[in-house]
Parts: sequence; C-alpha cells; structure tokens
Amino acid sequence: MEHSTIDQMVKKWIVDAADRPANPRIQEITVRLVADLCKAIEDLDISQTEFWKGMEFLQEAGKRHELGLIVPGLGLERFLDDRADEADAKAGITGGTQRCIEGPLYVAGAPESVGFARMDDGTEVDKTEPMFIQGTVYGEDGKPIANAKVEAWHANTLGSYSYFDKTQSPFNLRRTIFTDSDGRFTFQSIMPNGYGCPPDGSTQAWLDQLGRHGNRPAHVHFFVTAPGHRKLTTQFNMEGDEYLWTDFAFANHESLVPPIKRISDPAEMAKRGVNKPFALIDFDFHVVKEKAAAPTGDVDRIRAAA
Ligand code: MBD
Ligand code: FE
Repeated sequence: MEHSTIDQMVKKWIVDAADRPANPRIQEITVRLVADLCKAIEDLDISQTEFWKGMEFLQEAGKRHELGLIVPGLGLERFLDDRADEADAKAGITGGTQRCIEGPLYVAGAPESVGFARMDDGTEVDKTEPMFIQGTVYGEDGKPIANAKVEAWHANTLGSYSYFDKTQSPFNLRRTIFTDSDGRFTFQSIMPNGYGCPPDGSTQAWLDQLGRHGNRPAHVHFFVTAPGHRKLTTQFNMEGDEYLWTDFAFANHESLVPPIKRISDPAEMAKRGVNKPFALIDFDFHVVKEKAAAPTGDVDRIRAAA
C-alpha cells in the first residue's frame, strides 16, 4: 500500500471519525503514530503473528512495570535529554551541569537534613567501601546557593534500589540534603554496584533479541532544586566501571564521570568516622534560571512515593 493511501486512511479513522470535540494535540500525535506504525507494517511486511506478538509483549511488559525500563533501554529517554540539550543551546543556556536521565527508580519522601546525610543503613559496610560525595550548589552568577535541595538515590552492592527491592530498609540509599549556608552538602554512603535488568523480565528478553546486555555502570542519581532556578535531573557514573561506556540506558556523558579519590590516611578516616579506607567524590552542581525559551526541568511523570 502507498504511504499516501495510509495517510488518507488514518485521517479517516482518527480525524474524520470524530463526532464531538477532540483534544487537538492528542489527535495530532495519534494520527502521526498510527500512520507511522502502518507504514512500518507495510514497509517491513510485518505479519499478523508478528504484530500480535508485539502487542502481547508490550502488554506483559506493562504488567511487569517494565515500560520505564524499556524506554531508557531503547535510547528514548536519552533522546529526550538530547533534545532538551539542543533547545538549551538554541536558547543560549550554558554553564549548567549536564542533565542526565532520571530512570524509573526514584522514590519521593526520603528523609531530609541540612548539610550532611548518611544514606546507607549500615548493613553493607563490610561488603564495599565507604563513599563520601561532597560539593557545592552554584547559581548562574557563580555564587553558592544556600538551602538548595539535593536529592540523591543509588543502588546497593547488588545493584538493587530500596522500595523496589523489599529486602532493603525503607529509604535505604535515598536522602535529601538542603545545602548549608555556604551552599555545601556531604552525603555519606557506600559504594554501589551497577544495575542489571531483571534477567527473566521483558526488557532483557527484548535486549536478548537485539544481542545486547542490560547492565548499567555503578552510578548515583540527583535532583537539584533551588528557588528561582530550573530543577536539574542528573547522575554520575563511577570511573573504572566495566560498563562505563556501554551503559544499556545510554546515561553516560564525559562530564559526568568524576574522579574518585581513595583515602587511606588514618587521620582522615577518623575525621569521617569510618574505620577503613574510603572513596571521596567531589561533585559540584551548577543550576540555571528557568527561561521561557528553554525546556522546563519539571517533568511530570508518575513517581513512587513512600
Ligand atoms: C537504573 O538504575 C537506572 O538508573 C536506569 C536509567 C534504568 C534502570 C535502572
Ligand atoms: Fe539508577
């Protein structure tokens, strides 16, 4: 079938069939997506069996709550970021910390504190090294921002996230710090391991068909919110991780791989209250003002809350 015939048919089904006011934006997007799907079926000669297997796959993936995993796995979440970066460049926005995908594993409601927070519940201190993440939140004028909200979340030594992994204590490895009067924050935690897609899940099944692994490098996620500024969603990856540049979620950027210092000076260990060598990561955030010409940092999507 000709593409022009498909376009005529889809217009008939979606637009001409409306017998009451439609939401024009939803209508426009639906026309485009249905027509593009029909064209793919035509051009690739997708069989009826292949079509229904695809529908059944998506149905099952939804039941397993894995659509939020498939989206980054196919590069779509990275694509949304790259478009936002492009819009920022066009609007002349420079100097902010590189944005990076949120992923599907944030949980609202983590414990809050000022200046310092310990993120881990102490159950894995023997399995990995202590980790400190410290830095300053800066505004566009280069000045530190006091009382900025820095939310952090990361996986445990098995690459699992509390709340989704019910064996972990509530809000383990999830904390919110409000920066002190100097704009500073310090998270004490444990070095995480990388995440891997559930091996028996929908996402990994799809990745298997694509000849791909479903692993992420070890990483830490952040939301940074400051009054009058655009919310920053970002994360950094751990240097040296075997998956650093082959992240299945494509959440890697040169500027988001901070150096990790290994500190074994007993005096420094004592000062930090730890009894073994620790990892120290200095990472500052630079937030920019909200601008009408640039995409907002406030992305509305369903998030877990506990
Ligand atoms: C993660 O931990 C993550 O950050 C993303 C983007 C996808 C799956 C698991
Ligand atoms: Fe993650």
